[in-house]
This record gives sequence, C-alpha cells and structure tokens, in this order.
Amino acid sequence: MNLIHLQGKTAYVVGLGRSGIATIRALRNAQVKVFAWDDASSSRANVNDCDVNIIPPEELDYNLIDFLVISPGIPNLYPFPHLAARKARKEGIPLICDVDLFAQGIMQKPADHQPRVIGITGTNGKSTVTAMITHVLNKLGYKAYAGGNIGIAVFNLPDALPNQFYVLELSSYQLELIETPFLSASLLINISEDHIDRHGGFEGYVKAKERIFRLTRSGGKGIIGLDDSNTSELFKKYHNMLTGFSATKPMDDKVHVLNGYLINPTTQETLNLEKSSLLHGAHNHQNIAACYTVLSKLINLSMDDFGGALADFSGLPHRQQVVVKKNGINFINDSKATSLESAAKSLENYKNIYWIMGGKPKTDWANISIVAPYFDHIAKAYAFGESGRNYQHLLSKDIPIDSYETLEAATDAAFLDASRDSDESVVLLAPACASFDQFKDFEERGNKFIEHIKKLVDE
Ligand code: UMA
Repeated sequence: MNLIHLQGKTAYVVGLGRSGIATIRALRNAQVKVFAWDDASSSRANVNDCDVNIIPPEELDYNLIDFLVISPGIPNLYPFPHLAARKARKEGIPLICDVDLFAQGIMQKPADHQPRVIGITGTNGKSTVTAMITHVLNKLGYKAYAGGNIGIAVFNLPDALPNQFYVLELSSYQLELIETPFLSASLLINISEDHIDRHGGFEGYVKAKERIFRLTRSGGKGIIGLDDSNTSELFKKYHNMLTGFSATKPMDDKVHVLNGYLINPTTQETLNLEKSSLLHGAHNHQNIAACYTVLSKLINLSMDDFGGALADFSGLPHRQQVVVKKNGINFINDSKATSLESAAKSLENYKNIYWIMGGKPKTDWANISIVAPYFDHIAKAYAFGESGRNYQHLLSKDIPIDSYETLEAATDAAFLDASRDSDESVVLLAPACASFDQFKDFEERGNKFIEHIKKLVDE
C-alpha cells in the first residue's frame, strides 16, 4: 500500500508487534520519518533493520510528530491510557491505528484504482465470517485477501487491484482508532459483553462496534445481524441505512434461516444448509446468513452459486474445523477450545459425540456444570494428558469416560467406538484444557490430531 500522501511527515509508532512493524515498513517506504517505542525490550529489537529512532514517550518532543500510530492491543483510554496516548492527546496530535493509515492509502488512489473493502466486526464469529467471505469470493473467481484482526496485519497484505477485494476483520480496539470512511460494505454480526475493561464499560464497547457504520464509504452498504437486543437497537437507530438479517427468526423481507434453510424472501431462493455447508450449529447459520447478505449486496450472486462456493469451506483451523467426514463419522478439530466454556459451545452443536478432551485444566474446571447441559450429546469421553489422570472422576458419574496417556491413544479409542456405531456420529477434539502439558500450543495439538485422523481414515 502506497502512503505517498504522507511523504515528509513524521510519525510516532508505539507497539512493535505484527501491526507496528508492518506499519513502520509502509511508512518508511513512503519516506515518512518514524520515531518508535515498545515497552518490551524484546519487541524493540524487532526494528533493528528499520531505520527508525527508538525513543520512550517521556523523552519525545511531541512538536516533532504529526500523528501517533498506536497498536490495537495498547490501551489508549481505558483502563488507563498508555503514556504516549495521554501525551499525544494533550498536545492535540491525532491517534490512529494501522487500519486507518491503510484506509487513507486506498482512498487517496483515483476512484477507478481502488479495490473494494469489506469490514467485518461482531463479538463472535467475525474471524469465521472473514474467512468464509474470502473463501466464497475466491471460489467464485474474484480475488480476495483476508486480513486485520484475523492475524494478518493490513500492511502485510498484497496490493489489490481495483476489481479485487480486501476482507478485513476489525476488532473494537481497531474500530475506535479508524476515522477514514473506506468500506464498500460494513458488517456487524452480533454484540454481547466483551472487552469491557478496554472501553470503559459495555456502552463504550457497543459504541466502538457501531463505529463500523461510520466507516462505510459513500454508496457503501451497512449490514447488521438482528439476533440480539444490542444489534436490534442499533438497527432501529440507523433504520433506513442498514440491511438486517437473522438466523433465529423468520422475516418477510430479510435474509434469514428457518428450519436449516437459508432463505432470501426477495428472490425466493433457498439453500439447504445441512447439505450445502460443512459447518453446523446456530452460530454457523448466523455466520452463513451474514456472509450471504454481505455478498448479495456487492456482487451478482445466485443462491445456487453461493451454495456451491460455500460447500467446501471447512472453517478456521482449530475452531470446530471439519477435518473429514467419512462412513457416517464427522471428525471435528476444535483444539482452540481450551476452556470448559468453549468446549461447551462445541458440545452444544453436535449429537452422538465421541468426545476427546484433556490437557492442562484451567480454573473453570471447578465448575463442571458448564458442560452438564450437553451430557446427553455425548456417547463417550476420552480423556488424555494431565486431566485424564487427575480430573476424570469429575465427569465419570455422568458420562462414560476412559483415560489415556496421549492424544493419539485417546483418538484411536474414539475412532474405534465411533466406527462400531451404526448411527451418524461425531469424533470431536474439544479439549476444554490448555495444551501446555504435552504440546507447544493449541495449534500443534490440533495439527497432531488432524495428522492422526487422516492416517486412521486412510488405513
Ligand atoms: N505493548 C506495549 N505496551 C503495552 C501493551 C503492549 O508496548 O502497554 C506492546 C507489546 O510489547 C507488543 C505490542 O505492543 O510488542 C503488541 O501490540 P498488539 O497487542 O496490538 O499486537 P499485534 O501483534 O500488533 O497484533 C495486533 C492485534 N492484537 C490485538 O488487538 C491485541 C491482533 O489481534 C491482530 O491480528 C494483529 O494486530 C494484526 O492486525 C489479535 C487479538 O488478540 C488476534 N485481537 C483481539 C481479539 O481478537 O480479541 C482484539
């Protein structure tokens, strides 16, 4: 992304993680002078090859800088503003995040050179919807790049051509620091309590989320889910400007999901989600309805084409990811479910589950009742690692459970039992525990599971 409009300016970049480093490279390419800081000395070492001046916020002369780029993870207001943010505000210096600079880069191009940008936010599902929209666009022959909060700093994305798309996941941290209207479509999927400490309360969090609609460019589309009271209130407020959708209630004039069918009442097209999607459960119906509604506003899209493009989307790695479906067994990798609470969300979604769980239990194991509502979804549990040895007894009075030393041994047993089951079943890795007793991280654990499952089903 070319930031040539900033040539000759001076920036202070605070936070030298993924977004900070990528921003510095873009700024230096545009010959912007950069002062930089990170509170961690290990991160300061990241800029050794970047031609910047490292200087702490208490020593900087703020008269020298034109704007402060602060990383999304650094508090700029609540619970306490970082010193750099406090000083910049006092001196009247604009505070922005990398996404705003990126937006400026797009908007300073001539109109017919600008790629289209889809912005996605919400408390839950925003990474999945970002990946899903990107997948569907690419399948339909468009070129789309996913970035932002999903893990790829915007300045690490390739340059997109005018007929191409950026699909950006935007967190509340990022949204509160973006000013430039640059989105061809803005999507708010849902809102529930999250990140309260960073926004001075729930109201502040909702305000940050709502900002996505102020970032819609002229002629752009605003889309909002109507499945919770918070977004429904926003829909009323913006009534004439937004398109709503729902995954929980039938609506005469809006895209919705009913009895497992995605329905567009305007075109009268429908799609059987059981058959057309590998992803199941109410939250995935919401994600799919969101994806379809956004794309139907941007491109010429028949429901059949949408269904065809969605069919092999298997979700984000390690988040209820469909590994393979074979001989009536659906193998799901939810290694990211590192707490009982997140495992409960997985258990809620499936029936006849052969549940592989275990690792290093977190404090929420003191309240095993979190998973109790789903005991009747579980055919049997297979505990491995530390929890297998020490915590199995917490579940054994309610569900059949055996313990194993390793993930592989637990998976072998679950696979064998599911193979003998004449009903459709699910072999689910939803560990409900951290991975650190046996793995580097949840990703390594999930990858080992996938590798092992592929070996088992190929044998
Ligand atoms: N730091 C300070 N002082 C502080 C706090 C942090 O100097 O008081 C420094 C740290 O030492 C570190 C740097 O700030 O070097 C980290 O900045 P960051 O936390 O913003 O991390 P990045 O690597 O730049 O990643 C950010 C997003 N991180 C956060 O929002 C916390 C990533 O979202 C995003 O993928 C990435 O930019 C690329 O766009 C992650 C995230 O956890 C996934 N997001 C939150 C969420 O999803 O809940 C919002």
